[in-house]
Amino acid sequence: MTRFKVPDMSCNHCTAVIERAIKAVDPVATVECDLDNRTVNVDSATDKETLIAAMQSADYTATPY
Ligand SMILES: [Cu+2]
Repeated sequence: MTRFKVPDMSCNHCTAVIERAIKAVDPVATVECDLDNRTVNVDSATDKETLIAAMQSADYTATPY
């Protein structure tokens, strides 16, 4: 499980876009977006740099914490 802070995630549209971006690199990933805390938990075998790049390509800056 990798946790990211995604400050620009502000609504359900954002969470859907982020989820889609992650699933594009790992279709079997489990993605949990917490809108209140603006965090995303990802359960995936994909390395976190790839996950960050996927979110970045969808215009969301993600920082592991
Ligand atoms: Cu949004």
